[in-house]
Amino acid sequence: MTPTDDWIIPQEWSSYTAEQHATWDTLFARQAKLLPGRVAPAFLSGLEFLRLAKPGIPDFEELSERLMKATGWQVVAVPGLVPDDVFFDHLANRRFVAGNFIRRADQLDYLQVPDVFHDVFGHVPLLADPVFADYLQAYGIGGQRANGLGAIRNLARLYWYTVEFGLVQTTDGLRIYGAGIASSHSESIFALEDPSPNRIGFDLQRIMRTLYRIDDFQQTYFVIDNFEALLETTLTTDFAPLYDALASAEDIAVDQIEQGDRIIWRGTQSHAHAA
Ligand code: HBI
Ligand code: FE
Repeated sequence: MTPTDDWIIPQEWSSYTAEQHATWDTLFARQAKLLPGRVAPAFLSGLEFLRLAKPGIPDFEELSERLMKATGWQVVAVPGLVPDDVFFDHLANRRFVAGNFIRRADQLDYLQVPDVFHDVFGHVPLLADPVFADYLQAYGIGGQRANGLGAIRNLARLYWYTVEFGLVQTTDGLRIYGAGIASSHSESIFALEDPSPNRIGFDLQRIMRTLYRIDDFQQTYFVIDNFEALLETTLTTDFAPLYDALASAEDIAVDQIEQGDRIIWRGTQSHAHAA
């Protein structure tokens, strides 16, 4: 891959306006208040280690320097969504791509493209955790393979239901670790407290068959036991035969309960599979 097709752009940290830094601070304060007791302890440790409470939009160079010391990951700026192969190449090489722009101050809860708050506040804290850091790299390597096997559609669901919208079981109860939840004020409450969505134990094959929605809160969340188990499953599974099997399997609807599901909470909006 040549330097011109990696989609990396300068963050141009000095170009942010005072208003843009203030938007970060507002979003940060709101989540920092809400997340203790709701988010995985490793997420809070990451925030602290990376000094993300420092006011203003983080400077990716400074952030990468600290992150590099913890796990060898870097944060690089991109203009928005990048093509799948580019995305996977970065992850496989322990580079996390983050949008360098921030949402408008009058649209704090409206997001069409992942911005710097979602990408950095939501994703980067867990990259300071050695096990989660290895999982995201393994996902990137797996993505490169899935690309060649025509199975990105299936693998993308794993990213969705873990990295973006995952919950984890702890001795103190369910906790958030997915960035899509942790960076959203309303979904941080909904995902843990609302009776309507299902919470189902992690199952790789089940997840890779499950549709997802990008326009509303999730109707099913998958719950991992811990990051070690997630990484272990990912590293020890031979995905190629799974993709073959999945090619002829039916998709599972977002609100569907399947036979064999390890149900932690049956959502009030759930539907049993019509067998
Ligand atoms: N690009 N910047 C950016 N961020 C993402 O999360 C992202 C992407 N490109 C592709 C992608 N995600 C997903 O479609 C892959 O997980 C399949
Ligand atoms: Fe994301």
